[in-house]
Amino acid sequence: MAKKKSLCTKEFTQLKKLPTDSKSLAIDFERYLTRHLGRFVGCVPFYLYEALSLTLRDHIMTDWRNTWKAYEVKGVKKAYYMSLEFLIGRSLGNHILNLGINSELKSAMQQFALELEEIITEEHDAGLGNGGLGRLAACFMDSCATLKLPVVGYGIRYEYGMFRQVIKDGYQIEEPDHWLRDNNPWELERPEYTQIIKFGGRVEMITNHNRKPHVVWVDTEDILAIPYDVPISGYKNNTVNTLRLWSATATNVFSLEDFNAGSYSDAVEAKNKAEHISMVLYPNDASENGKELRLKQQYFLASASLQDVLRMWSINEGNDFSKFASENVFQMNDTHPTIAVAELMRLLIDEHYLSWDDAWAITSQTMAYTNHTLLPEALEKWPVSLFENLLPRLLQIIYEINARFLKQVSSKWPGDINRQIRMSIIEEGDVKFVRMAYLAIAGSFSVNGVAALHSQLLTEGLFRDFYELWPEKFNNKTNGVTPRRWVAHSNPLMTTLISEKIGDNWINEFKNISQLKQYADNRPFAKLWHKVKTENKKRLAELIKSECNVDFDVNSLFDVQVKRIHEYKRQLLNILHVIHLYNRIKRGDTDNWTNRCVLIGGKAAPGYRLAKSIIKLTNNIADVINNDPQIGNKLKLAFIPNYGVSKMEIICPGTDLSEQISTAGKEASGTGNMKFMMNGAVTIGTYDGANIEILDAVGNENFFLFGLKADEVEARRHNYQPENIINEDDDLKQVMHLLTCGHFNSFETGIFDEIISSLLNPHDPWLTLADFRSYIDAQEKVSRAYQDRDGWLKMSINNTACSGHFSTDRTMQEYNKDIWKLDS
Ligand code: 26Q
Repeated sequence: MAKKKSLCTKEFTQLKKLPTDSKSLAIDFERYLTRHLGRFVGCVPFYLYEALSLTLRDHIMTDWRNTWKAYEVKGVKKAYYMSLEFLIGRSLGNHILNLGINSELKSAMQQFALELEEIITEEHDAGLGNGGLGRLAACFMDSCATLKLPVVGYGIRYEYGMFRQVIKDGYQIEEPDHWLRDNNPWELERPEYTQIIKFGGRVEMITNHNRKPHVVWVDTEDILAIPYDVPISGYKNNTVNTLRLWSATATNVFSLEDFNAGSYSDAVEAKNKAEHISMVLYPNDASENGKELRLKQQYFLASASLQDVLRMWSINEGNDFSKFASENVFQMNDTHPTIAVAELMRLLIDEHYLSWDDAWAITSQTMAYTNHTLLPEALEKWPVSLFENLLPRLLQIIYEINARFLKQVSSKWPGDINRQIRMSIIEEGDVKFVRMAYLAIAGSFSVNGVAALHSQLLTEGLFRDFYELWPEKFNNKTNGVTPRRWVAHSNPLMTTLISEKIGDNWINEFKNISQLKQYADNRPFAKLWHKVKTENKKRLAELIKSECNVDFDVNSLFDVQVKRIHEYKRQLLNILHVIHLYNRIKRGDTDNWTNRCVLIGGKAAPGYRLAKSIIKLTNNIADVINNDPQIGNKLKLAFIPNYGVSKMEIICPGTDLSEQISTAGKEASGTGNMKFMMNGAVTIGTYDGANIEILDAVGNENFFLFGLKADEVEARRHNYQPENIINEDDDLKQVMHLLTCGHFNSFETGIFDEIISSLLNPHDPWLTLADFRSYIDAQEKVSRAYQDRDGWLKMSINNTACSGHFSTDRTMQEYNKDIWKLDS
């Protein structure tokens, strides 16, 4: 749809609030259900969800419009959070919480004999992300709205989100997640703000109207980017921010030329090809290099978003960019959108006729980059040849950025050729690559890691050369999670209990959760805390029963590790401990036993063979343990299929023990660790990522620390002999024997060989066996601690009480103070 001039000349007035009493809500709900959707109360429940969402949306629309107008009128500085992933999960429950109309809606639904809670769970998760990085983006959006920060999220509206994981014969099967098949009431299509994105073609030099040479990018294949806006409501503050997701489509729905020439299928194919770009989220959470479609997605997002921002800028400022850098800032979520650095240069120079120097001043003052990984193999690089074909003009610009950048390097370190080779944005060799992280650092005024250790290791290792050149760019912003979704929404019982004691302003002033500390020793309070935990464990046990058909007894210790399956996260170490416990029961070593239910969950990237074997191994071991009458309630193991945001909302409130056991120095931050902590779980963890800050906050007596530290891991690599470790540790010897003799794969010979050899490999990058003894000992301490119920409850309350630092409200305030500098 072409944008036309408005027909209305009237000034903007604030939209009025709609009534939120239960009677009005019931009327609206019934109208949407019967008159709009044409359904009735006894229909397929999804329509009840849809009608209720439309009811609520009316209220959100008011605040949405008023918020946007307020930002526009004030002409405030804005931040744009660019991310290939936004893992939002469900929205309805979250909006109800934020609007503060839960009880009104509950009674409105009761008028139709409907349960609000059941309707809420009809919503499909918006699974537009892989894991930590995508969920972080969603938590950030929530906090910015709650803090009234003018932040717009930019992402891709994938037709298919993260795959659905089904377990068949113990193996992971991936099924497509067509989450948009039914209507999505939480998006508003905005065809009037469509952008054109160019690919391919060639670059030409022309003489422009001022007789100056000017570069044009011609003969391109163009694709349309259509925005869909998703409302992000703040907590009880009348603020609704925007997440703008781009969807790809062909420029002409069908090429008329092809169509008339009779090649209908060619015309359809062009449309299909264009739509591929936003078809599916890449399901790996460590970079998979070289996939052309992924680079197209990245450029599609960067270009559409930047053009959108420039479009809005030009409405008021025309071609005057003198104040652009002081009123706009872009935060790039990892290297995925960092082609934006070159694209902003292109748009300013080619489309808005700025000089290189002016364009560079703007770009390098508005771009900021967050790194989320220390694994060198996860650093994105793209073949130069791919750029040549797909984005020739951007490659030219990258070369120019690199030439100027290397000049700076050589003037600081004259003659240090090796340093130039190391730091070059272009990796030389038979196949040349563009190093996206280096482009991001060169083009940004801020580079941050996501936990203290991670940020420190970046400056000492991966980005050391860059730190030496520009120390002032580097900073840390420890991650967080939003206490609205992860406590108030997912743990209503605990929320009520806490609010009865300390009032309810901890929900948006989360540091106040520390007032709970005074109750850690209070027996009547601890009793209530225990009751809440037990109820939450019941809810989790029901989920496990229905999803895994395994019985979890609420009196047992609930020991949970849910996250993406990765060698560095060491689900294998957890499994070795489970085998060890099984073995102890079998050999009768069960004095003072603590019953345990171990839950593991997470998706493996479809191409990651070893991770998939870990899932199969978990399921095989679970089969043996859960069906052995001698084991009974002493030990249970379950693998929960299709772990995601909505599952976590039930899992984290019901967890006693949170497993954060990555090889030290490898987990950038972790955020699951924070969700568990807030919900009163105690952590068993290595000295890694944000675990360190969690330990700092709760103290040694409320945390089970084990394992090598990051520097010890590096030192140990030179002297790591797994065979010796096994020979010197009887428990480990027995565990490895059970694994290697085929006890868990009697009719499936050899299927775990790859796992076994990874453990036995002296070059195992994750040094799993090096931490075995220390882990087993820490687990034994956990078991003993759990038997002292009062002591455990005290630890649990303390964990929640000390979690104040881990709210994304704090994280966002730090981004704003140090990087964005928006006034709220
Ligand atoms: C890159 C290129 C091509 C295809 C996929 C990717 C890709 C996609 C996702 C690379 C990485 C990711 C995701 C990374 C991630 O989730 N990292 C996690 O970020 C969290 C938030 O900061 C941290 O808490 C975790 O420690 C970190 O592992």
